[in-house]
Amino acid sequence: MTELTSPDTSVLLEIYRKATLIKIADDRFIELIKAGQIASPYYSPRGQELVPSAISVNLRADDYVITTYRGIHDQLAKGIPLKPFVAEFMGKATGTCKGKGGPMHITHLASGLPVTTGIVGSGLPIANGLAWAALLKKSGQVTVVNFGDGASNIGAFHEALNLASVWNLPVVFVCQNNGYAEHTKYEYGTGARDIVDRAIGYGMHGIQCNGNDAVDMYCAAREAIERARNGQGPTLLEAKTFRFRGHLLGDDGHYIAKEIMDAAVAADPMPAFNQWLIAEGHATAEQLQAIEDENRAQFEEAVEFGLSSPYPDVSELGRDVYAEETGV
Ligand SMILES: Cc1ncc(C[n+]2csc(CCOP(=O)(O)OP(=O)(O)O)c2C)c(N)n1
Ligand SMILES: [Mg+2]
Repeated sequence: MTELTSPDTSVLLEIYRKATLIKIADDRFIELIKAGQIASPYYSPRGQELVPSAISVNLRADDYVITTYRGIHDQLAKGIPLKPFVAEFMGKATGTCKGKGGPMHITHLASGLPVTTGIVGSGLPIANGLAWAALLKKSGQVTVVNFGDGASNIGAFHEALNLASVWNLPVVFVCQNNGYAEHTKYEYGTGARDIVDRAIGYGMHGIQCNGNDAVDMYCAAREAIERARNGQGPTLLEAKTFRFRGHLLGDDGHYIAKEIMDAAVAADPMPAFNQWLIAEGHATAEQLQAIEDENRAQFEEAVEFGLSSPYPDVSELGRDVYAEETGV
């Protein structure tokens, strides 16, 4: 918990807008995959919507966000344009990476999304590089790197936190702790009681928050991002959350105890946030419905765009690979 006060109504509704867009995208991608219109593995972020939504409202457009294969929530929250985003997910030539990244490697530098990686933990040292570059350029940019609880057991996590602390880098290390790494429960793979405790070992500021609570997530993110921006260095921010749809699409969740799943469903952050906004007088049910309807219409336009776009030509295979072809 942090001491900052709650965001105002406009910020809360922006968090809601982003979170509902993520939920709509997630539902729709699953429908399209099941209908055979997209051929792809899929790692759903359902349940983790509020984490990046409440982080991103604290970020500048030119700040960086790094994410993983389970990353569409982070990308949408940062503001990636919908049409080329969906096209990239579908592997189409009109995508942000000309269809060559695909669903697990969606990047869009113009939106501050330079790296999405499928290698667990590999984003953290890259975040340090981006943050170091920002210091050298005196650009004031902050880098947020997202990863899971499992990733906090990888060597790269520990090396990156140590170096970020030594160099006082403007990085926020966001551990989206959903309680599972693939099909392994937290307790079976992680020695620390809380991941945030690992910050102490590196002399780093640590914050733990409820990633399923928009206000708590917002306040924690704001504190960490302001510290990075003001030269106070990196933060390890542990956001406690839950993933409802398993490790990847097709996962039957047999390894999750029924009581755990039932409790998580009862505390689903999306309906809870909707009801809280209404109860606190931030919006009416009709206003929230209108936000959702608008998101759905915009996402559907992007789906149409993606479906009607061509796949990249085979001549693209060797392009954007070698320095001489990119002019670097
Ligand atoms: C270096 C490496 N080791 C193993 C894998 C296989 N793998 C993919 S996802 C995953 C679990 C990661 O769990 P966590 O960090 O908690 O992230 P989550 O999927 O829960 O978001 C593993 C082991 C990988 N992609 N990279
Ligand atoms: Mg996890």
